[in-house]
Amino acid sequence: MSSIFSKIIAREIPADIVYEDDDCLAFRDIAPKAPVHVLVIPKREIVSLAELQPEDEAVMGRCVIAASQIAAAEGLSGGYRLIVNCGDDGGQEVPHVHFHLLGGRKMTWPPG
Ligand code: D5M
Repeated sequence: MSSIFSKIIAREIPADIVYEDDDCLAFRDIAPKAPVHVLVIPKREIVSLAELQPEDEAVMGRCVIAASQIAAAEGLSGGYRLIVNCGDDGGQEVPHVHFHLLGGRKMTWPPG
């Protein structure tokens, strides 16, 4: 299923891209919930965590490592949060799996 994130990957709509490699893309969230709010996505169209297949292992790992590198580049030395919303109950709105990298403020727990 294509989503708005596929259009960002294809450069059909603009985004503030902060990182790209062969497998992953990262760009700033359009409605940031923290001073740093970056979305890290696989370029492969994967709807959600619930649809992951064994062959997605490497690309998902690559996205997590990319998030760690972006966090360092963004100066988040005090820590940060990396989360994935999955499905309706998880609060997922865009049907293309994405990691939210949130930082630059103290996070609270549990999330709402
Ligand atoms: O999070 C989906 C996230 O995607 C939400 O934080 C807004 C963000 N979003 C939606 N459209 C765009 C564009 N065009 N650029 C950047 N960020 C965008 P979810 O976990 O699915 O609720």
